[in-house]
Amino acid sequence: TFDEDELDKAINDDQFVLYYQPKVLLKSGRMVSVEALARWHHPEIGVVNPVHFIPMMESSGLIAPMTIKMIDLALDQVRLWCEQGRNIAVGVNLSAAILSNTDLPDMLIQKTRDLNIPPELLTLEITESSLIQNAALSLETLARFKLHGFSLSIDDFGTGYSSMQQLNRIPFSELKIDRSFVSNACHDKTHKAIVEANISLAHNLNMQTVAEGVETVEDWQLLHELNCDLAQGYFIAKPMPAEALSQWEQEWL
Ligand code: G
Ligand code: G
Ligand code: NA
Ligand code: MN
Repeated sequence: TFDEDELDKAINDDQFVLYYQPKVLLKSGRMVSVEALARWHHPEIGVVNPVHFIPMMESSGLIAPMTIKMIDLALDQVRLWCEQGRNIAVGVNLSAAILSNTDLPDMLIQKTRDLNIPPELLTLEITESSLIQNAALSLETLARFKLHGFSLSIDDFGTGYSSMQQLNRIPFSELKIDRSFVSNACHDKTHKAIVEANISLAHNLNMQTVAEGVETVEDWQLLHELNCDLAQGYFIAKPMPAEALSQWEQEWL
């Protein structure tokens, strides 16, 4: 494990980078968005996954400066894609702790204006469980994000027990079905029913659905039959540096 000083120094030394995992349309296979996932390029250890540093950042408060750095990297990448004539939306993960920062929406609108990026190309991914931790403040921050035109995505859906009423109050444009349901749907009737119910719920609330953890061609076919909109997972691509995406796209399509 790493201590706070080490992580603080690594943030300031720009040792954290983003990997990108494609989200593709089940109808056409086309990549329309990506999820940005933090990786630590540790000078001695090599590539370190978020499970080893995000929890410590959340408990120490470092998650705020970290998130701002990651959003800056993600927006630079979106800008680059825009210059290449591609509108690819990027999803950034927001921890519960950061949702009490009511200045964040204004800060992000300033950043997207400076870079001349349409705000809908920034998707804020918030887990269902983090919504419940801080309902009142989260609601205010999320409403501001939406007002500014950013896209909101509810992540790991099905694991957090949010009420239908809460879902309806927050203007999410995307619902990500947790991979624990997706990976079992092919072999288990209950999980399949849950996936189906999530898709129908989302569509009735005008949200797009993303299946997470799509690992096999059978998963893909079932989700296609169930009318899911987008798929993400190892069957399509692992998270990778931005430079690797165009090579992947050529092989995939
Ligand atoms: O990439 P990987 O599967 O190892 O990610 C593990 C977890 O870390 C995921 O649940 C993801 O939501 C979280 N995570 C990855 N990058 C970030 C980030 O930039 N900020 C926050 N808050 N969480 C992240
Ligand atoms: O919590 P969140 O859903 O943001 O986490 C995304 C994490 O899931 C990333 O760390 C990513 O590496 C991992 N992941 C992405 N696709 C798959 C998959 O198909 N199978 C599994 N087991 N993990 C995946
Ligand atoms: Na996520
Ligand atoms: Mn998720």
